[in-house]
Amino acid sequence: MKLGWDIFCTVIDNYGDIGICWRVARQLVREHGQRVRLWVDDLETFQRIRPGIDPARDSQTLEEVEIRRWPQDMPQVRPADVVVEAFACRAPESFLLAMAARTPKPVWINLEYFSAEAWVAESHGLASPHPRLPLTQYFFIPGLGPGTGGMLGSPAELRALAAFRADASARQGFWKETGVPEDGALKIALFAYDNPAIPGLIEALKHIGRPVRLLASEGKSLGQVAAGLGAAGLKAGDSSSLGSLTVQVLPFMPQDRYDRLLWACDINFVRGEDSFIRAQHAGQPLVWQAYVQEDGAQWPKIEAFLAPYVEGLSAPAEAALRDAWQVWNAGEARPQTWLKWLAHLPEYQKHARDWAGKLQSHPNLVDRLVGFACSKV
Ligand code: TRH
Repeated sequence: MKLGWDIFCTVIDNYGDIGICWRVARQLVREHGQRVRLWVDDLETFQRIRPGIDPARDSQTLEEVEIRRWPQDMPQVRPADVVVEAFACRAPESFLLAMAARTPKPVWINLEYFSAEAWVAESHGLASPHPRLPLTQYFFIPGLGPGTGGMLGSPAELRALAAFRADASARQGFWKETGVPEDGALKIALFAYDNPAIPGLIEALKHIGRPVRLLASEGKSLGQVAAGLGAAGLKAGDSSSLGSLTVQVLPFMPQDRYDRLLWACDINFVRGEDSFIRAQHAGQPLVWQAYVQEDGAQWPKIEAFLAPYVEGLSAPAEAALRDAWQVWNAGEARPQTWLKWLAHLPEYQKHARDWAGKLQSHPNLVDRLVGFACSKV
């Protein structure tokens, strides 16, 4: 069924919200033939992950997605068949009134953050009537397992990943474009928040007895990377070596290229939600820095993910992995933890491939979203 979609996205303080909305929008168009209008309140941030965006324009179409600036004064438009408010953002009152006046009423969805916690299966799909207007919103919650909203990933992404893996010249081309020499060093992608655990990781990486290239993404973590190197500061393009460790700072890159970075590196340090899910599909050992929430709500999320993730690891590898994720998320500088973790790298490599394989049998978020919307129109 070909439906029209209005997706509302506010950019809070990072890239994950728009990063996810952009993937969902493209996938709806490309893989399901849907019509999508994406409302975004911060086109400058959007432009960083998708450089073709012109922040000066109120309306533009890219990759067949209609992109609209979400202004303070919302223009009068007819709501589409499906209205998605992403990550607890709220469509303007005037738009809700137009939704209430529309026949038939749009399917109204609150797209939530991913979590592997058990409550997701209980709350996914629940209806929440509007207190005044004749509208009902449905919670759509991504998660692991059959009763959830599934995980963001697409068959096209997996095909592109498989093709990239199989094509040495594509990988060489990628490293060349990114300005990273192919010198046989262990390549580690680092995308993190400001994290006091980083100097401990850098200390450990100096002592693992093989060349290492730490590819740090420009942004919040650079202060701690500089501290670990004993440098005054770092900026995109800088490179610094300490013995067999080289730290290279990568400029923020378009999202499609960042995906390739995760596919091409041997180890991925990721954060938030979108890079975390991409790193799981990439099938390489990963370490996740969860977005810090009030009252430490990120800790049960980490535990809920680790419970299925560590299944099948040997006891020492599981203990080292749990310790590493704990230290990373608590922000503790502990080089010994990383040396123990790195000692299990071959086991983690196989395990990460197996996990990526298992994910293919999990429900896919956009398939689920389309199925859900079609069942409610
Ligand atoms: O930027 P994030 O920290 O986003 C977070 C999370 O979504 C979190 O759940 C949310 O509450 C908070 O924002 C407000 O990390 P995340 O989710 O990994 O999103 C980063 C996006 O940026 C992702 O789509 C990948 C993209 N990206 C690039 O396009 N280029 C880059 O160079 C890098 C490093 C990332």
